Amino acid sequence: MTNNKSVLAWLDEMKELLCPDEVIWIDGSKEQIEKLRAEACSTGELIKLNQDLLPECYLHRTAVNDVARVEDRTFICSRKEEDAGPTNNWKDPQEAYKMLFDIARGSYKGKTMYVIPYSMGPVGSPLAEIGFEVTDSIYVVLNMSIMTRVGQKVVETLGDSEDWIKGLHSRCDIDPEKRYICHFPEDNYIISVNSGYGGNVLLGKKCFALRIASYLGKNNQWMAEHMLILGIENPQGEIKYVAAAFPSACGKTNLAMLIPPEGYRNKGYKVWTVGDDIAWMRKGPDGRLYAINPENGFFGVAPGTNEKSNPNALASTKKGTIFTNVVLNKDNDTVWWEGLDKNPPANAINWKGEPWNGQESSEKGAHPNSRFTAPAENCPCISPEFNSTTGVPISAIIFGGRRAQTTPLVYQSRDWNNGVFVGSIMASETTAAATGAVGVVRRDPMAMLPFCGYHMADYFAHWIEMGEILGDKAPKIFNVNWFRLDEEGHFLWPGFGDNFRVLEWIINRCEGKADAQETAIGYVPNAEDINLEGLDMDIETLKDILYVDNEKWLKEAEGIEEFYKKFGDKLPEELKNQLAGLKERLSK
Ligand code: GTP
Ligand code: SPV
Ligand code: MN
Repeated sequence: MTNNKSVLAWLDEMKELLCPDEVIWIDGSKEQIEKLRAEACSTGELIKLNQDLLPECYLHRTAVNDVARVEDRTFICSRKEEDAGPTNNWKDPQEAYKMLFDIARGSYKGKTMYVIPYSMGPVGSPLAEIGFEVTDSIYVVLNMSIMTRVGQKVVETLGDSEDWIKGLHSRCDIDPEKRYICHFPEDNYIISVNSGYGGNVLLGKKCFALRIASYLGKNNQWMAEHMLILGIENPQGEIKYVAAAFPSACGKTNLAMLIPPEGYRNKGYKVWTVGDDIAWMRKGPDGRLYAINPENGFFGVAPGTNEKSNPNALASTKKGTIFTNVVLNKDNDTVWWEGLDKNPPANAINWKGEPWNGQESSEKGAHPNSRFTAPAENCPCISPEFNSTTGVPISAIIFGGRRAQTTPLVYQSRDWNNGVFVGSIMASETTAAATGAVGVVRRDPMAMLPFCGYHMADYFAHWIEMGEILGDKAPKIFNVNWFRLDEEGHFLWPGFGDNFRVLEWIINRCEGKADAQETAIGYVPNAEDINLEGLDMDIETLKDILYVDNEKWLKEAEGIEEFYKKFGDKLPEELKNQLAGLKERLSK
């Protein structure tokens, strides 16, 4: 399959370590995929769904102890502990290699080793990077074949180059006590053992495209971010692109695929999806910041996805999709999850594989972090620039999280460095996307807390450096919060498609077409400048969720100060000054 010496040498090592019975290269052909699907169905790893209603779609269930990313078992194995920083778990690389190789040794006995050559980004794009993942899981092969560009064309593009990322995945015994997701940024190496869940095992995604790539980006003046990318087309046909970072399960896929409210659609506004989870960005020839989506599919949260909230995501799942940990409707071999519709199937199997009656059961049928893996090409609003090798120019960067209180619907930072500060102080309620407590507010800078592959303070410094590199061509930076609650716990902002009303203000600000009020935290819209036409919402409620409460923000500033202490002397001076400036403006 290749003459690349570095690849062949590593594969020899892998064979010797893992002892597979057989080695199969993934060539990217339809025939091979079909064969693997059939094999997975024969062993029960996949369940074939109704091929008339859901052609080429399959269901998979993970082990019940293996349903989300495991942040407490995820490690950055840099040579110096200091380089992993206070927000990452660290292991000494030599000890980690030994431990992981001991766990994985012989684990492919009686099995096949699949070799997946994959490209993050369009094959051959100057912004793309190549990886090889070995795995013993057909589920991983099939998911990687949707989420990335795989096969022989990748091998040919790599040629003799040694510039590629190693990825070893072994399911071993799915033992949660021996589950480790380890990254060796100085060696371009990722090792994942004892898991079969998406974010832990699709090594191109969070492990490579964020943890390893963030480190590559720092050293080479580019950025790897947990961001969606979307294009907003106005009635004149001009398209402006924005990138937005929200923590896991906080609305990236939904915003990336949003359908503008009717009034806007009638005028000719459209939204185009470039990416829903990850953005790689660097300065382009004209000095602006350009972004590509390194992925080729969507690994989206199923619960809550429906015809009203996200019809484009739902449409994307109608063909060639793998569903993980959702409900199987036994009557017609289709799938269901909470929030799909109000008709849960009575004759069904829940995510654990048990009989389940959705009409009567008080238990959830789908896991809260159940997912679909859908090809990007299925998405009705996929951007014509999706496969662009140069990427799209970014006008605005948007940060956001789940905050019941304090953070207003939207505000603009004062400038780039103030925007870096805004990103660095992001906080959000935790979700089911990672194991652990749900609904606890935690600091999650730039939505990268679980994904930054090096010291977070150096990451902040890199952001500041990127501002210097981009100068006055840098995108404007904003913060949004769709999740403000009233006293009874209802959302105050309708969200979803109506978020377009906020995007409109953001684009207008970028073009100098909208006014704003200066507050202690940044620029907030005049309520009149957010279009409420067609919405059952009064302007007083809007004013409430735009209001910046200095008392609450003073408390927030204390929390930020506490959080910043973690970084000690490494925290960039600029961010210390930003915090001091905020405190001063708040107490005026
Ligand atoms: P990851 O794939 O984990 O990175 O998640 P994500 O950021 O892509 O989140 P996603 O768009 O899948 O949304 C997660 C949950 O948030 C779903 O249950 C959505 O229904 C809900 N959600 C998304 N957008 C909004 C919104 O504007 N308002 C409200 N109230 N909920 C939203
Ligand atoms: C996330 O948790 O942010 C995801 C899903 O996008 S996973 O691939 O599991 O990381
Ligand atoms: Mn994500």
